[in-house]
Amino acid sequence: MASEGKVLRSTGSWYIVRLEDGRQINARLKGKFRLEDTGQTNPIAVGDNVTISFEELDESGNAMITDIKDRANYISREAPRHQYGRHIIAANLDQAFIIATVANPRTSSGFIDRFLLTAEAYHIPAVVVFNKQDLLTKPKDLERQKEWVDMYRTAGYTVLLTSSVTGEGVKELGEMLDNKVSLLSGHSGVGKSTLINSIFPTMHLRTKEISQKHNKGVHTTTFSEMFVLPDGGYLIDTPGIKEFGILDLQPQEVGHFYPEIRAILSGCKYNNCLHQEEPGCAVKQAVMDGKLAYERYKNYDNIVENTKERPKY
Ligand SMILES: Nc1nc2c(ncn2[C@@H]2O[C@H](COP(=O)(O)OP(=O)(O)O)[C@@H](O)[C@H]2O)c(=O)[nH]1
Ligand SMILES: [Mg+2]
Ligand SMILES: [Zn+2]
Repeated sequence: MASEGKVLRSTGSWYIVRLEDGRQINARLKGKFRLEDTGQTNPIAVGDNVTISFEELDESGNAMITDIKDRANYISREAPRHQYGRHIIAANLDQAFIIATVANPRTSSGFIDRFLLTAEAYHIPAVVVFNKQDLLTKPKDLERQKEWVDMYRTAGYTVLLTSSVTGEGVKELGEMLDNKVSLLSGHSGVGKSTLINSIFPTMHLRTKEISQKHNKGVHTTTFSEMFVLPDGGYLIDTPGIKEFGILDLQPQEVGHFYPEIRAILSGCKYNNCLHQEEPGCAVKQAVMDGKLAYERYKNYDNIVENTKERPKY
């Protein structure tokens, strides 16, 4: 008998797979999948949809993964020194949330823009969440947030305002997670775990306060892990944003992953325009006309400069 399932966790040598009936089993990969054939360091990633056979068991009685479905999308990290190609972090994502805070701590728009660019490059719809609304009392912070909210909505992104303390936006975020495979990312301390616990009181994810008290120095795993949501759907709480941020882009490609730049770049005089010093640039004109946020453009310019500095392999 064969079953279909989804990979929730990978230890490197075996996998936890959730079957369609909700049961979770341990499975190994049948020998025929060799890494050289896939160009990846890991043949199976969290989020992969797989076929499981219970007829072929290994010595310990684990089921076998006999087939991997084509991926709709995936996010990857470059493997060290490119020896074995790419390391797939997670596959088949419906959406990615960047959790940011304007205060305590302040997330930079450069960081948010890099995340959005990366999501765009991987074809994953992204949502911006500004958390800890209860702490926004200073007029300066409120003003800052208003600018950012306008900026990201104008760029075409959904923006949510949340607080685990007041409950603002929590139900809304919960509804967006329903029956979807979602990636949640953001700097440590912005309140990701607390937010998930407020949406799903049965989940009990470790938050900073608890982990500092009881688990000082505990090694945090670098493997991605997918949680099954109580009301249906899956959530990947990434161990670090770094893993989602590294992307081998050419300078020319950057503008194509900025939705509001992509929409106007055909108006540039030169079709290889980087929208920096070139004459007849529709993108720079849009900034001057106030149609493209200067802050988004500035971050774009930074990212392009970084891609120029990257060593090419
Ligand atoms: N004031 C306030 N504090 C929050 C909020 N959400 C989380 N925190 C606090 O921020 C710290 C980090 O939260 P945590 O969920 O561990 O962040 P993570 O690292 O992103 O998972 C903890 O001390 C939380 O109590 C919020 O909405 N408002
Ligand atoms: Mg956390
Ligand atoms: Zn241009």
